[in-house]
Amino acid sequence: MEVKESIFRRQLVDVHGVPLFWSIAEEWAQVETFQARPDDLLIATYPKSGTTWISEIVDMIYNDGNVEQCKRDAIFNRVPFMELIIPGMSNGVEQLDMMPSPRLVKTHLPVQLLPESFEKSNCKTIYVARNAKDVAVSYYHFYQMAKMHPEPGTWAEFLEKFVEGKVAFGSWYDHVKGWWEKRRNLPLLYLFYEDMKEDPRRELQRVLQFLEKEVTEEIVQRILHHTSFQEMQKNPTSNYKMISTAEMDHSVSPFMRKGISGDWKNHFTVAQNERFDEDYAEKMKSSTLAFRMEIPEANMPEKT
Ligand code: PPS
Repeated sequence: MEVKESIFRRQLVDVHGVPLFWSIAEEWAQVETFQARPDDLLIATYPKSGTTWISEIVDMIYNDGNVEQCKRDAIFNRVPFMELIIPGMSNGVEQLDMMPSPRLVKTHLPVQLLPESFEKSNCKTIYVARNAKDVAVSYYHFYQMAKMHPEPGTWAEFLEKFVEGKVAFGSWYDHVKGWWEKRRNLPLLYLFYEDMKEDPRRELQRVLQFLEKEVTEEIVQRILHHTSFQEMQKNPTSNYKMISTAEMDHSVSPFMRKGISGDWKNHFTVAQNERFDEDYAEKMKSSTLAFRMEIPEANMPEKT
């Protein structure tokens, strides 16, 4: 009798040097030939860097701050994940092909794997980057709850894989640097999660300016409130609770976990931190990119 292999917890598969889910690798031709449109907005991130947060912000902007309208569907349907193809469960390419314009498109692809139609269509891109240590911690918890990933092993084992770029979507270092360079040839706004935490209003204004949208102060306040961690955590259309438990098990670790900067301090040992810093300095020395590993408490905004 034929034994059907589970779609979950399978090894990652190399696509042009980048480890991806096996099912994305199998259907890579579909992803590669994805047709971008000039009025698409691409939201590009390394995993766990604030994708859902910026997606909710942009959807609110597109809907003039109408909260009910933004609750029309789950975030993964309002902003489809382009390259995510899981047989019988999701196909971001097909989902987006059927979607009317203007579309919001999510990708975790490193810039060198982006389908060429994006550059040709010259559509706008928002990239959000988050410091590597908090990403590693968030990713470790996500690996445990989101079953498309291989088993993460212990924290020490996962951290090792993260540093070597042997995790889904590859090296964090190459990802943030690659997209940083790309801002020279694309209409691209490069944001930092830490800046969004420190001053969400300032960063929202930058997004509005980039999208050439003007909204009233009342709408600004509504967007800030609706997209705060506390609101998004309890909103079923943004907290990923509408996804099947087979795919994501929130009882293992919730998708909306902590939403803070500096949580890495609760996970890295002194020795891990020293090794990480040494390796980090080497990998990032060629770049002008600068990350903040935490935000001083004094800089944190009042609650909205
Ligand atoms: S994914 O799966 O890659 O699309 O995940 P992503 O949305 O990029 O990242 C999830 C982390 O972002 C945190 N998050 C937020 N932080 C602050 N404010 C808001 N509104 C917000 N929404 C999501 C989420 O909690 C994950 O981080 P951790 O550190 O795990 O809590």
